Amino acid sequence: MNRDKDKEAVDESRRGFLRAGAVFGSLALLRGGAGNASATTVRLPMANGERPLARYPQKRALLVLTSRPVQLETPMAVFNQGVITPNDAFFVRWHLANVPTRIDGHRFTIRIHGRVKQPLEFTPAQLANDFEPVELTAVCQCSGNSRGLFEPRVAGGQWANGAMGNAHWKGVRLREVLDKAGLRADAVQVRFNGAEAPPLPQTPDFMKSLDMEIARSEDVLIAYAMNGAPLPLLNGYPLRLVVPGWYATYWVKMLDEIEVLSHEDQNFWTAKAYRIPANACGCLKPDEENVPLVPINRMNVRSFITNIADGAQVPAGRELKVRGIAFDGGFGIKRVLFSSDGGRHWIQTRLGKDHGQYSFREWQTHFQPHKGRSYSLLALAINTIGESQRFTPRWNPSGYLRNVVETIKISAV
Ligand SMILES: Nc1nc2c(c(=O)[nH]1)N[C@H]1C(S)=C(S)[C@@H](COP(=O)(O)O)O[C@H]1N2
Ligand SMILES: [Mo]
Repeated sequence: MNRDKDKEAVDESRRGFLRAGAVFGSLALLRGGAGNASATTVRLPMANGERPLARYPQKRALLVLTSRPVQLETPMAVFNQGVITPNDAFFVRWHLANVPTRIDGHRFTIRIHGRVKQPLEFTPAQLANDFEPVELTAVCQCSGNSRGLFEPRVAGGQWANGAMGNAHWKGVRLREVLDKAGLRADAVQVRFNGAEAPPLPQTPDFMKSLDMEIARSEDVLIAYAMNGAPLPLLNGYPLRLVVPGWYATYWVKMLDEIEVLSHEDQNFWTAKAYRIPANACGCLKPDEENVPLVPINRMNVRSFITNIADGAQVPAGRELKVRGIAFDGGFGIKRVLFSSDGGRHWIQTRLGKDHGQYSFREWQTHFQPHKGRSYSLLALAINTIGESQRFTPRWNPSGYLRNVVETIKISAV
């Protein structure tokens, strides 16, 4: 078939879409490395928690964890400003330093091949044109979110709680794209690869795989829009996989290759990395060895107080509003409880608008602090299948799955 001609025709009809892409797809400034000079630094609640704040292209000032690869953390205050995390505040995590700094949305293609009847290739515009658009709101959270709070400390990106964000995604169902290519009878997994290449030949290319059953589920999308705009380049422009309820490691960015496999993926990033202890807790003791591991998957339930910082002094003698967010792995939040006395007494909070079971759920409550007293503020979320947060932190060597009830200590003056 005359592919170029076909492409041209579709591209022409989608020029508006593509022009937006061309504008949004360039990161010329990134070549310099560490972004603009930092205005200031922020101290996260951990040893060595000092982070520069810096602006990267298409981003407001965020906490810089590393600059090669780019890893940026969202300040907690952002989560208090609305249930949706704005694109320019959304955290950034790449594994490899060679992130393309320029993507031409006009030329970009995603290729579907492997154990399919008909290998296919689409531009983002063709995807948007040829398949039914699907929209949903979902939390994207790094498996290692909050890793820096592990005790004893573990190796890996030392995130506080800001390696997460909640966005409204628009795209097409992966299932429909797979069906168009036609799965062969021996297809068992689907592997996703992004446009970045490893900096060294020995470095395994970042790829992630999903079992067919998960890949074919209703809500797994190839997204071309985030909060009504093209994705920021650092968040995977022009296409990324969205696996609602699952940890972000599976949400492959700059997605340009989908390979259907007839066997379990042996690539490092799926076969060796991102594994959790195969027990109900996903934890082990620091000196425990030879624990069987399984791939990380669905997120657990978490909540955060977003309007009061740890160590804050608050005015005594009047009502203090307490608000925050909660989310889980896709069952939806049933309720959020609040305690001002370190967990001895709990009250029910009021939940905000329901944006669907994969979204942040806002909650709020209030209490009256008394002069000269100290308070330990706790939020505890419970999902619709009765799962709740833990009271003791779990430990595993990769720093995954933290969902302990967090404590905010304040005093009233
Ligand atoms: N192509 C590509 N996609 C990727 C990654 C990557 O390194 N390369 N990292 C994954 C991990 S571990 C996380 S936490 C999320 C981060 O998504 P964000 O940068 O949009 O916040 O992207 C995922 N998708
Ligand atoms: Mo991650």
